[in-house]
Amino acid sequence: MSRQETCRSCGNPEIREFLSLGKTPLADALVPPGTPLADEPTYPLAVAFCPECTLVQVTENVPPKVLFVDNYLYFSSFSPAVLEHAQKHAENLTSARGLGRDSFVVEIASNDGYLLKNFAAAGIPVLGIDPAPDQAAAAEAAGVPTLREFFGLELAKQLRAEGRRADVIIANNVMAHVPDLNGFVAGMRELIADDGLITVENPYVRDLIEHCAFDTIYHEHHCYFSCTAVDRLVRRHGLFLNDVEYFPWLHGGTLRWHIEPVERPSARVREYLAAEEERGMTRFSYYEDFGTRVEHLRTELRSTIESLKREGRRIAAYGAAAKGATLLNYCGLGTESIDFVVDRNPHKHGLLMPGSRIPIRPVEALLEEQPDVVLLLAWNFKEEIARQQAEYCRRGGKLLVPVPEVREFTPSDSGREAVVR
Ligand code: DWN
Repeated sequence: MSRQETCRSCGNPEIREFLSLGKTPLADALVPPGTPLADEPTYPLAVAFCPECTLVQVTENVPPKVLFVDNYLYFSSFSPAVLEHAQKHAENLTSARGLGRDSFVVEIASNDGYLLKNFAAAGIPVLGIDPAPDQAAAAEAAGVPTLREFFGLELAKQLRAEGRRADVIIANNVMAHVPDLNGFVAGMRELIADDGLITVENPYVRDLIEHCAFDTIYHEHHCYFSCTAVDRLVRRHGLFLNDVEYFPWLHGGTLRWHIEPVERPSARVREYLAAEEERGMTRFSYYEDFGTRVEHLRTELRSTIESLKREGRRIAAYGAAAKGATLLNYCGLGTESIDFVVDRNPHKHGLLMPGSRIPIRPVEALLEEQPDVVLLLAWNFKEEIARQQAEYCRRGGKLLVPVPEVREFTPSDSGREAVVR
C-alpha cells in the first residue's frame, strides 16, 4: 500500500484533496465469519483533484492482486440490466463496424464473459483479459477464451508481436481501476488497429459530485473521470476522444467514451467538453464543498435509521455492493441497526460485509423475515430491485434509497435508454 503523491494521469505533484472518508476496509473484501477484526486491514480513503488535467483520483494505492485476485467476488452477470446493456453494445458494434469472422474483439476486465459471449455466439473471434480466476473460469465456460492477466503495455506488446491487433477494444469499469493509468492507455494504443475503435465505460464524475454518490468511492476505483480528463489522458498516447454516450441509469450515471487513433470529434463530445468547462468541472472550486454535502447526507441517513430503530422497526439491506461497504462504514451503520444484507450472488452468501460485519444472505430472506424497511445499498439498480421485490412491497415492506437523498422509493417504470446528449 502506498500514498499517491502525484497525478496518476499527468504527474502533477500538486493534486488537491477535497474529501476524506477515513480509514476503511477494502469494499469488495467480504469477510468470512469469525475473522478477527485485526485481520481486516483498513486503508485511508480520500480523493483529490488535479488542477492540471482535471482528473479526480484516490490518494492511496492498494496492490491490484489484493483488490482483484484475492478478494474479488463481483460477477457482472448478476445484473440483468448490465447483461442487456452489454448485449446491445455488442449488437451495435457488430453492425456499425461490420464485424465478422475476420475481426478480433478484445475486452479488458472481461469478468465472467457477460459481454464477449455475444460476439462469440456470432462467430466473431474474441479474447477476454481478466486476472480474477473465478470470473475467468466462468467466462471460459461461456465460450470466451480468457487471459488471466492484468492488462498493460507489456501484455499489449506481447499480443501485437503475435500479430493480434484488435478491431475493437472494450474496457468497461476497468480504466478507473488501474494504478498505472498511462501504461493502461499506452497498452490500448499498442493493441488497437489503426482503424480500430476503443470504447471505455466508467461512472461519470459529474454525477458522483452532483448526486452526492460518495459511496461509489472505494480503493478499487482509483480514478473518477470527466470527458476533459479522458481527453487529456488519451491524447498523451496518440489516441483521441471522438464521441460519448450517456447512460443515467447505469451505476449512478455512466459515460461510454469512443476513443480512436485518429482525431474526428463529434459535435456531441465537443458539447460535453464545453459543458464541463461551463459547469466548473475543470476547476477545484467545483469539488471543494463536496465534503460538506457528504457529511450532511451521512447525518440525514443516520438520523433516519435511528428514528426507525426507535420506532422498533426491523431493517435489512439489499446489495452486498462495494458502494454499500463505503456507505455503511462511513455512516457508522452496522449490526446494531441492520439485521442482514441480501444479494443474488451466491458467492457472497454466508460472508460478512467488510467493516460493518453485517451478514449476507440470499434474497429469499426478505420474504422469510419480512423486515419493515430495506436500505438499498445497490440503489443504482433500484428499479430492477423494486420490480423483483414487488411481493415484499405488497406485504407492506418499504424500500429506502440513501443517494442522492434519503427517501422512500416506490417502483416506477422509468426507462433505461441511453440518453445521448
Ligand atoms: O466498478 C465496479 C462496479 C461497476 O461494480 C466494480 N469495481 C464493483 C462493482 O461495484 P458494486 O459492487 O458497488 O456494484 P453493483 O453492481 O452496484 O453491485 C450490485 C450488487 O447487488 C452485486 O453484489 C449484485 C447484487 N444485485 C442483486 O443482488 N440483485 C444486483 C442486482 C441488479 C440484483 O437484481
